[in-house]
Formats: sequence, structure tokens, C-alpha cells
Amino acid sequence: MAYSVLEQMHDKLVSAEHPLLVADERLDGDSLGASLAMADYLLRLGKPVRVFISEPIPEKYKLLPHQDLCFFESSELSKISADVVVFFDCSDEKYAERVVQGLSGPRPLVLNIDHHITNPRYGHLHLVDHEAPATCEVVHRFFKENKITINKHIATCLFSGLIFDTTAFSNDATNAVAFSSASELMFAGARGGEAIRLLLKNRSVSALRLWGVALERLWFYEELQAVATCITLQDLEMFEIDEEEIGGLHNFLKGVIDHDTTCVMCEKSDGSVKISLRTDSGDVASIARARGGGGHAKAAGFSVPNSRLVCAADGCWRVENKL
Ligand SMILES: [Mn+2]
Repeated sequence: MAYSVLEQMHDKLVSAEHPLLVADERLDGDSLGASLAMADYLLRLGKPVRVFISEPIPEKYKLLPHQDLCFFESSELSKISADVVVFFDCSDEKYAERVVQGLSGPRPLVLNIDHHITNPRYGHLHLVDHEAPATCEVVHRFFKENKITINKHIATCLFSGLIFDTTAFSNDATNAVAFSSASELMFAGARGGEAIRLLLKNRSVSALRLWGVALERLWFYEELQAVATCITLQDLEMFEIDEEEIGGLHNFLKGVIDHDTTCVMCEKSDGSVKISLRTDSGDVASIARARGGGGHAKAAGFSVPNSRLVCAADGCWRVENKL
């Protein structure tokens, strides 16, 4: 039988002395779940594994194990020399390169496991399946193909990624594979109900009030043929919530609106405006890619640096460059 990429990746990890796992810069249930599932296995092999993430882990992921292996200070990277680095859910080659460059010692072997259509297939070995509902599903295949027992910790991590990326099997990423993978993970002991509650429900009153403001703002954005809304930094300040808490707004909107394409714009604390797009029938990845972003055909996004959101006289908002 052919020597598959997943088997090759497994061999590289088995012989690694200092593996480093890296979640996508945009930390979410999928990138974190995939990284921590792999961390569980490498711990089992007795490897001194570390997990690099871009920010502290939000409270809602408290169900996931091995958070003590995670670090987010990029200055820490220069104290580490890794021989194998695995990127999860990361289609941003520049980010991957920055992380690799930040390490000390000789250049490591780079493995790339992802499901974004915009992933440029960087790394020495890559498995990018844009039909996979989540990177966690690809990692699930990694375990099955290499005949590795999936314990309840791994199952909970992978299940979390699946429900995060499919919004609990309700968005366009949902396919038959998502259901079969989730079913197997539940049989393997995944804490499914808790994961769904923690990751997708449990909204604070302040967050929901802000969603209310965002829903009141809805307008038709001609240029993108999308129903759009936005959230400003002033909103976050007024409702005393952080950027992380607005994460579910777009899923909610897309789940209930009678229009094909939606757009949510958010001012970020780094001075940029982040624009995220969802569609049922079009291809928003190409729109995002043309503007320096990335994602999937049906869910993608990009950022406009050094800009802010301004409400025009007609009630429609627009992105304006800061002077
Ligand atoms: Mn993903």
C-alpha cells in the first residue's frame, strides 16, 4: 500500500526529539483542539511537546486538556529549538514563517495540516483537505490511519474543533464526514454536550445586548451584494466586553437571515478593521484573497490596516482610512 502523507507525518513525529505544535494565529476551537489532541498523543510517546498559540486561551475552552503545555509569548520562541514543527488550521504562510524564524537552532522540519482552500501548501509535508469540515477531522484521520487509540481527551479536543467549525453541524462546512467523525468521537468518550454548551452557547447579557445593536444596524452593502453589520471599538467599551465575545455573532446572523451573503466588520484594537464574509452559493475566498486575506469558499475574511468604521448619513457604515 502507498506510504500516505499521514503515515509520513507520523514517522516524523515519532522520531522527533523536540516537537513544537502551533495553532493558527486566529486561535479557535479547531486550531486549539487539533493542537491539543496531537499534544496528548505526543505526551503519550514521552515527547517534551510544547504548543505555541498567539494569545492566552479564552475561558470557554476550559474543557480542553494540556493547556499547561501552551505558551503565547513570542519571545519564548527564541529559547526553543524544535526539530519538527506542526501547524494546525493555519493557511497563513507568513505567520508560519515568522514562528519558524523566531525559533533558535537549525531550521526544523515543517508539517502543515489544514482545511483552508487558500492554504498555499507550505512546509515539507502538508495535508490540506479543503473538503474537510475542520482541521480536527483531518487530525482524526491521522489517528485512525496510524492506528492510534483515540482516548477521551483526544476525542473531546477533536469534537470541539468539529462543532466549532460547523457551528454544531448547522453551517455550510457540515457534511456527512462531519457527522460520522463526530459520532466516532462521541463513542470514544468526547464530552460532546459540554463542548457545545461552552463553545457555542453561554453568551453573557452584555454580549447579547451588543448583538442587538449590531442587528439594528443591518444594511445592504452594494459593493459585496451582502447584508452587513459592524461592531466598533466604542461598542466594546460601552458594553464592557472583549473582542473574543463577539465571535458568535456572524454564525448567528448567517443562521437566521434570508439572504445569501453576509458581512460582519469589526474594528480591532490593533487599529485595523476585520471584515468577515459568509455565503451560501458564491465564493468569498476569492474576494478575501484579492484583499490580502484568506479562508474558505463559503467563509473568508480580510483586514484593512490603519482604518476605522464610520456611519454615513444614509445609515450605512463604511471603512475609512485613518489620516
Ligand atoms: Mn478550521
